[in-house]
Amino acid sequence: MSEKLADTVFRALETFRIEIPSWGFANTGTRFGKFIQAAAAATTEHKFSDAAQVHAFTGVCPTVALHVLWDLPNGTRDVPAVNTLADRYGVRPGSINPNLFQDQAYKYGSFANPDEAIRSAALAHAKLSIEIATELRSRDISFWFADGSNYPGTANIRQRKRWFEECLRAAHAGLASDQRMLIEYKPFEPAFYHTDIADWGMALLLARSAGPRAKVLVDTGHHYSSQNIEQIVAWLLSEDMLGGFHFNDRRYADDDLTMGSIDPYQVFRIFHEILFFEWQTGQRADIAYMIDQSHNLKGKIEAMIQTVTMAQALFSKAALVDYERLVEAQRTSNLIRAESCLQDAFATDVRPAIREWRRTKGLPEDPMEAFLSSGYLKRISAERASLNTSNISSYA
Ligand code: RM4
Ligand code: MN
Ligand code: MN
Repeated sequence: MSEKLADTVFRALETFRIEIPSWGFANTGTRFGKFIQAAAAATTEHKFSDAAQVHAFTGVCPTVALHVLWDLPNGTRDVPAVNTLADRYGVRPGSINPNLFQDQAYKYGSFANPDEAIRSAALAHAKLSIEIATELRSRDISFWFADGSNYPGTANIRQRKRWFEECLRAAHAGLASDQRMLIEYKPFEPAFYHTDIADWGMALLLARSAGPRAKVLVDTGHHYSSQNIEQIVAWLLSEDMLGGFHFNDRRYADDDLTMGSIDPYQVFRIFHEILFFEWQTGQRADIAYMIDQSHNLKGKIEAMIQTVTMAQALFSKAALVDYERLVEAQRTSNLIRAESCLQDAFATDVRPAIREWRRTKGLPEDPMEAFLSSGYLKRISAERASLNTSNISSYA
């Protein structure tokens, strides 16, 4: 391993942190049902405990994203308990995710519901989520809306856009000066005719109209097949509007599979656009790297460790692109040389350098092996088995 390679990888890993979602540890499923895992998290405490395991073995996941309805069902009254869990397990609450889709009231939408009373209730929940974030000292509030319709003619698309503008602006007004509002888009599901915030352009316009601290959140699973996600990333970066990611992989739709399990080159290309931007501008891209996955067949903690190690590997590979050479090849339209800059970096085996970096941090060289032989899974499977047979009703 060359010293230069090790150096570049070390530098890349030094600042790379990735947030894992509390809901990734719970029993989740598909719309056809759930398969129960004895080791799944059945309580918020379990989720913190499991997230802490991922952090202990990888060293790069100090925060855990929380979903208000699933982790703080009593709103701000649950904040002290969550803070206690954070102290006990040594992982901090990360982004706060309002839940504007599960309640029966949201059948016809939340911020775009034709019923004024429901729009107000949704706005109140958004403001509550901001309050929770403030009390937990979380910076980002990540909004995903299921709003949409299933049949042509059933929704006034322009009117709904105005309601979104109004509510987002009102929610933005409640942000503290160091907080951000991240707006996620998704073209389909649960609505199948139109989704109110269907793509990055709509999210961008809404974020701009909401206020200066609103940015776009890119969930990699929320695109049409074959859409060029790295181009979206490059555009958002150049507009200073990229706030964060929800990483996951997919083969067909919003499959929420483990990051990089289907198409690692795509994740590499996304990281490349970010690192290339940083190299060219000398600016640090202010991006929250978050995971949004649902492991309905794989073991949950194992899937999360796999995700984190994959993310580190792809981020390291992207850092190895020779930018001087790339810029020159692009300038002279030397296609073969330009493309090979990416291909060479992607083909480099970064595993020895990453193992070495972990050693220098006192972390296990192979986090997965270390976790699997730690005995934690056996212990929680025994402790949680009975809880998990009864706890199957909600999504997470
Ligand atoms: C959505 C979206 C949101 C996530 C929910 C559970 O498809 O990705 O970010 O919170 O799923
Ligand atoms: Mn998401
Ligand atoms: Mn999703």
